[in-house]
Amino acid sequence: MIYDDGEKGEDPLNILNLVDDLQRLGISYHFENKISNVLKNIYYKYYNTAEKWTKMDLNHKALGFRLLRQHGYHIPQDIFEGFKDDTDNFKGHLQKDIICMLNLYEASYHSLEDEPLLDEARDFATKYLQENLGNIADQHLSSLTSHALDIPLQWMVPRVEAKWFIEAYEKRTDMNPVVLELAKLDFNMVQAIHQEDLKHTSRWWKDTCWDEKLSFVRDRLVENFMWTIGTNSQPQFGPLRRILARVFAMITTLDDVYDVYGTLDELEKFTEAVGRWDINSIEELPEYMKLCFIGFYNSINEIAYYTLTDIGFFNLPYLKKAWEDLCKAYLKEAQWYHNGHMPTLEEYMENSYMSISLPLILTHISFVTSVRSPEEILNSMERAENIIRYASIILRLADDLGTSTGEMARGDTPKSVQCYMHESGATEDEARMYVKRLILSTWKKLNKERLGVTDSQFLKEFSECGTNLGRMAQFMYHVADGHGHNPDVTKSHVLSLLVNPI
Ligand code: F3P
Ligand code: MN
Ligand code: MN
Ligand code: MN
Ligand code: MN
Repeated sequence: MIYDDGEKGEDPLNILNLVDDLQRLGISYHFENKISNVLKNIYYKYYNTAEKWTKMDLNHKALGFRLLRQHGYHIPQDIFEGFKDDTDNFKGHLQKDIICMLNLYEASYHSLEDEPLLDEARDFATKYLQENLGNIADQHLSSLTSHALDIPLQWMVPRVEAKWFIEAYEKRTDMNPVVLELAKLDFNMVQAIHQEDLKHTSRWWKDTCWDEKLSFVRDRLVENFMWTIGTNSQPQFGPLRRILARVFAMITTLDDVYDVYGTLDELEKFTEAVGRWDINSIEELPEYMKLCFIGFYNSINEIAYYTLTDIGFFNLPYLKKAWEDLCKAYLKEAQWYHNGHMPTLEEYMENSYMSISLPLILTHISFVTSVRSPEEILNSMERAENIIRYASIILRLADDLGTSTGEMARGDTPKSVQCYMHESGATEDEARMYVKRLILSTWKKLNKERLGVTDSQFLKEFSECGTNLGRMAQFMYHVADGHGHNPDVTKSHVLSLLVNPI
């Protein structure tokens, strides 16, 4: 690494900025140990007591706070005590003031529950940046600011950020050409690996024949694959992406069977067949469901076989149970729809954090992280419960914001927006604001859980994947329903991430 570890007198702000750049460029995974050592030194030297941090300016505090919280160091919100005094003489057109506000804004998204100072900081910095966006003369800083206001870094999909940031970093006057070259090479090399993963998945998808024989399902192989890049883009996680791409495609297919095509009677039989996991039980199913069941059954058995040969553990009972839970949640929604039942928001959330499929996806993920010990994986499950729940809630609520208007028009069970409108008498705009606030408060809970798992490699990887799925939903549904019904919105991201090298 170009800089020292913070012990020999290098300005800690330079080191923190470099760590931030490496992370945003998507190449920090090459320097994991080095980064963890420098952050540890910086934490103990500058951030572990109030006496130390009071000497710093606001920018320094905010940048360190964000990076250190991200890496599991709990710095209290008190570090921002009196932050407004530091901004008294701020001028909206000065580069250093905007940078400070950007760092304060990004830091505030690492807040936990009951941290009002950080809520205040978020409101204050957001307003300041919005008001001064038009005064920023520097092109790079201006696009950095609108990019941040669009989606804060903590909510951003790392691979999407890497592509955006490499292009932005290139235009920066103080950029490091060696770092830039590494980032570009790495991006292109990893993209070539993703293309191989996609080819592999595409062969499987064609073999199912679902795109031809099940004409009612969304044929969204590339969109499904995009979710896997969002979940984990690192080159060594090819098996994870290849398995997940199938899982996402099967989720989307089964979801259409339950939401769009199946009669209630057929759906009940299908759910029972999944519970029995018996190929002979498909006799009573209609033809289209036989196709669906066998394709699905074979693929899951194959995934279980992969895990058996890979880590010597037979995980089929776990996979089967997770798929059965998903189908039961789908069935409940179908029953609500067919019976005209309007659930309360609470009743809806209790089922729908499951029906958004993240608990199932994470069950699959748990057997394809870098951790090879089945005992360690199984023992970690209990500690992972809250992470699964909170990430699922974020995914569900973001999906509802992006898809529920279309779903209501096509005919589907009421989603969070509609349940809240019904029980509170709110307008749709008010209900959407409410759901956005719920997303923010769920992020605070997730942030806390993430701080508590940094001692376990398995839980770190697992929670990063879960969090990335929440981020991915916020990204995919940011402008419109980019997964299912607005291919144009997603096309530019597909070209950018999967097709065009830098
Ligand atoms: C289940 C679906 C999705 C959910 C999100 C997609 C993933 C994680 C692959 C695509 F297929 O969307 P949809 O809006 O219809 O889900 P819902 O649960 O609202 O029917
Ligand atoms: Mn659906
Ligand atoms: Mn559904
Ligand atoms: Mn439905
Ligand atoms: Mn939806």
